[in-house]
Amino acid sequence: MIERTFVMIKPDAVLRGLVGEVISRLERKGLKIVGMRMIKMSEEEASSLYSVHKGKPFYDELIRFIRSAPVVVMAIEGESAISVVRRLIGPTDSKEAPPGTVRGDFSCSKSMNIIHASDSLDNAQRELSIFFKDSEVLSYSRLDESLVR
Ligand code: 3AN
Repeated sequence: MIERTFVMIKPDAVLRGLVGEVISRLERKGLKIVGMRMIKMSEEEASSLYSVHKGKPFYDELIRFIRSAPVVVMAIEGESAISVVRRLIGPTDSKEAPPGTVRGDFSCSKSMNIIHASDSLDNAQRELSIFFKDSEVLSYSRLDESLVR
């Protein structure tokens, strides 16, 4: 099933010049970027994105970190995109992330872990709606779509 998911390149990756590397991995996998913007996240957007973590010991630091520098927010579409992207980025704790995954190749940290991606259809819809209006998500076909479907 074609799914749409929310992906964010985090401040650590932006400041390390890894934006192109991360986007390139998504594109080469065959995923389609249907929305993309670089933003400095507002307090409201940050607390909405991370509402499930409110009250946890790392929450304040997480909000400070995510607002410390620009992030790149993306709407990504593809076959089983939610699980495909989660496998491509690796587990939350980058120390445990296998080589070949984004976190496994570029981070040793659990908090500064390069990238975020939605973990379920419900969360994808909720997270996308924080950052994208319907009109900001575009519709087009990749040239390879007819080959991979
Ligand atoms: P993921 O981004 O892999 O879905 P979540 O949603 O459990 O992970 O956590 C959201 C973000 O909160 C993580 N990307 C990470 O930056 C931070 N985080 C989660 N758990 C911890 C922790 N135990 N210590 C520090 N930061 C954490």
